[in-house]
Amino acid sequence: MEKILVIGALGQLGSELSSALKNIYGIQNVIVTDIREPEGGNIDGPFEVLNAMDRSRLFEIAEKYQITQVYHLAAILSAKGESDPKFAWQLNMESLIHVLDLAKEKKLNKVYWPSSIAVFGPSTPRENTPQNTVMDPNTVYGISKLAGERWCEYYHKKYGVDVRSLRYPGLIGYKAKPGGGTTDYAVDIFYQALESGKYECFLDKDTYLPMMYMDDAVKATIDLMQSDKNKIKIRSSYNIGAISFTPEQIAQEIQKALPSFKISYHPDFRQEIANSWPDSVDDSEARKDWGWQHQYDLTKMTSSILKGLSELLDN
Ligand code: AKB
Repeated sequence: MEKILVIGALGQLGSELSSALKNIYGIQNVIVTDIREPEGGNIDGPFEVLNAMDRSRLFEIAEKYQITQVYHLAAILSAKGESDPKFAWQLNMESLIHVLDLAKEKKLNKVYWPSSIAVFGPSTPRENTPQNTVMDPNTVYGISKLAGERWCEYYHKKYGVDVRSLRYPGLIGYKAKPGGGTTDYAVDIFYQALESGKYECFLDKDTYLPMMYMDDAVKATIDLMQSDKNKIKIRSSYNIGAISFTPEQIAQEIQKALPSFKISYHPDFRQEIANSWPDSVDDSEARKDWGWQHQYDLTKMTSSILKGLSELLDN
């Protein structure tokens, strides 16, 4: 029986991934943790407050629930990280090392840790970015993800830790809001379209970036984690792709359903970060090794979000 610990479970990805894990493994077998209590204080199944940098509390919770797998999702993202780079580095790196040590010492079955397209930088080839290429990230978040990838591979090779990872593009979901990312505009735009009918975008209209609908991200993560160990050939982190679009293109897609929706552009410091990231990534290794396939294109994603978010806002 697997006992799964999710760190950073109240975040944008964590909340949806935790629900999916509870459906697979059972509510009582997924122990969700976050640095804060859930709003309204109620959550299905076990919940613990955990600061991801608190090593002894992590080990204590792992012992209490006899944890066998960890999904470590807590991180400071690209835009927010720039306001306090040293803290972002400390949180992103220390927490990962604690989890890898836990996996090594307690012989956990598996660990999941997300990387990001932020590992790439201005000298990386932009189109169909290869799995192995120039990596010169220019945010502290990207630097921490690149270093984290090296640590994951190191713990796998040196200590046999079964750690698995994906380089997520911008993740777009509506059930929980993201915080502090450069790709967050593609979530905010839906809220604003439905709530006020207009949106001022912090990236320029033709900023083309790789993105993925949350349902695909959850599926990718679970597919990777449920794959046979021998199929996982990359222990740093897999390139993973789905769709790419610009703010103008997503606005036009929204306008098909909401013709009066208006978008304006006021790029800020996040533009430079976005400019250093790929347009699209080559994820053929993920497709070949463990059968990755995405299901949502821009049109399907937009109509799913508009429907789901309208219902959510009505309630
Ligand atoms: C961010 O924008 O920082 C994240 C990411 C691409 O990892 N969404």
